Amino acid sequence: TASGETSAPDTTFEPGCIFCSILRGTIPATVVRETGRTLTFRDVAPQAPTHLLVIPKTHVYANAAELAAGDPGLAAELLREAGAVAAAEGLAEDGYRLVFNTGGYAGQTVFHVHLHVLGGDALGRFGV
Ligand code: DGP
Repeated sequence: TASGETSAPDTTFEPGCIFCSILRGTIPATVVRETGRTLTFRDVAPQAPTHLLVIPKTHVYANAAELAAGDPGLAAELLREAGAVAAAEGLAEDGYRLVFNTGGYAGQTVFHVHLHVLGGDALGRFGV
């Protein structure tokens, strides 16, 4: 704030979070885009010819619902980045899928919110 209080840091890392390790650079990733508040990199276990993950650079929100409730502007930024990277990767013309896995039945394994961008071939109607 303008009153000189210490503001919260822009980036909060969580020990043991694989995406925080990527953000810190302690484990490698193939980064394709970066903004002030987001990072986009290739999924290590691609489920489609092109499979990217768009994440916020802060470990505050575990899933899309928490992100949208807590910081709708950042949620919008993830969606905007997904569209930008899809276009940059040549996916826009033929189409692509955006996925936020949430919880056990969706198979969510990393609880640092991330938006999957999948494309490059025709995808199954449900699941990936
Ligand atoms: P999910 O939590 O199910 O929405 O998916 C997490 C994704 O993260 C999964 O598709 C694989 C990917 N992933 C897990 N560990 C790593 C890693 O160390 N590097 C990269 N690039 N991707 C990872």
